[in-house]
Amino acid sequence: MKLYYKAGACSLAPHIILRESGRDFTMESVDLMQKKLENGDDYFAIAPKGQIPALLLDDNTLVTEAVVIMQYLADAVPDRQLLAPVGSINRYKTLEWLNFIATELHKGFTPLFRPDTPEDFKPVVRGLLEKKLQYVNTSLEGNEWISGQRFTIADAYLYNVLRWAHAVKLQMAGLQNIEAYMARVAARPAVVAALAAEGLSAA
Ligand SMILES: N[C@@H](CCC(=O)N[C@@H](CS)C(=O)NCC(=O)O)C(=O)O
Repeated sequence: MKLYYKAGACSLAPHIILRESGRDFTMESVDLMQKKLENGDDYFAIAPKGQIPALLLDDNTLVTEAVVIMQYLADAVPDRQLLAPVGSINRYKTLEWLNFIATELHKGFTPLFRPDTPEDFKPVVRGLLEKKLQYVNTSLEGNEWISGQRFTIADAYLYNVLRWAHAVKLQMAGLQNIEAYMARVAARPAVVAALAAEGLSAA
């Protein structure tokens, strides 16, 4: 398997899950501005959406969309318990968080990363995200992980976007549950290894 990624971007979550799954994989970074691979090849020829993450399977099937790549990986190694089995309510609680992280958090950050976002719109975007982080902080009260008793694929994704909250310096004073949670996730060997492989420090 090969993961197409960009350091620190939303490919970090499936990257962490690849390492949590214990399976062999390779990685190739993508220049998202130029849509080129390291050797200059056209990334659109591999992934027509031009986005990362994308996971190329050994049979040449391309799997895209972070939450789908992570479900695919987790379901392939059920013994690792990265996602509860079909039919278990725990699975749907994890999927609920994945959807929230993808649609309310991940895509909520996008305007802050785009060079063409009007400056006067950015405070609105930041305010919306800060409200959602309050909800995340409350949800973590008394909980080690975001969806139940175990680390799941939702934790990899939540950690990924919480790093961006630090990077763009959202107002996070008093969100102690988030800070403790991030330290907990960052201490996992798979996360340490993923950050090192992407040249990132723990945030
Ligand atoms: N719906 C996709 C979105 C992935 C996405 O937004 N990727 C960003 C990096 S975090 C990207 O590739 N941006 C470049 C672009 O959209 O052209 C998913 O959830 O995997």
